[in-house]
Amino acid sequence: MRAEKKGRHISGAEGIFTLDRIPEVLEDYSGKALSHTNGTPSRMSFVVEPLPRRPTLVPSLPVFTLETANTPDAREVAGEILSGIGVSTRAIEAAFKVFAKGGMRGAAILDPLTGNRLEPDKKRGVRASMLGITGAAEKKLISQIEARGLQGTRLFEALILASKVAAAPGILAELCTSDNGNYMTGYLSTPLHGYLRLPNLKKKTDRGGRVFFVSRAERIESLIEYLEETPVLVGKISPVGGIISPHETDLRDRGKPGGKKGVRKKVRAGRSSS
Ligand code: PML
Repeated sequence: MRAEKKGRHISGAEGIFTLDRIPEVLEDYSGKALSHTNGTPSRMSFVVEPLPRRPTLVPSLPVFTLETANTPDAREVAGEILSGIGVSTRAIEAAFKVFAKGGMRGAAILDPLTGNRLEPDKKRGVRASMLGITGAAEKKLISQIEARGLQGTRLFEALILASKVAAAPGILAELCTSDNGNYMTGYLSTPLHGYLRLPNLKKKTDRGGRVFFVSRAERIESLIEYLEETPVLVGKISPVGGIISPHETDLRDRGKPGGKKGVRKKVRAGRSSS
């Protein structure tokens, strides 16, 4: 589904479904387009098409929510994690500029050192498409999200997308804030850290967006082919965890006694989650 207002993207959604679910999904998607806080669309498009090939199965990323006090704090934590995997300050700032400007249908692909945009169509970006979840995995994920008392649909959809993206060749990280004006929680996901929810990542003045940081050695054409055209289903669910602090973010370190490889070893006093 794609909804736009006077030529500008305002909302979108997609999934992989069995034929019998199509009427229900179309109803759901038109409701989503018509109730978006970005306004009533002047044009809505729905495309239903068969998959070009059998989907590849990937596991969902493990989910955690990071303790952050406010937007500067959330951005600092995201920056510390990103710089730990080789993303430069310049590239991180380029990501925040993408969020401020917003209005893109897809994601920006950023060089991790220069922050330069690498995708051919800078106005549209690259849209992670052809993604969904198996019926059994869907039930399990919904019950885990509910058990954590988290807001369902937004996390559910973003996690499926982030899990496909994290399995892409050459992806270092994804950083995302919502295009919904009232939704301030964003996420940072990486194959090494999982899906880290960051309350307050979005600034009030941001329009929202999504960026992929990609290894310099990666061929952009094959990455775009994977993101846009390779069907991927989440078939296995990793745990949906609770609130963690920034020094607990490295998955390689989980369960190892005494090991804490995450960022910010000296945690400031008086931090609170929100
Ligand atoms: C979106 O609105 O599509 C992006 C959602 C980002 C955060 C989802 C979450 O709550 O984990």
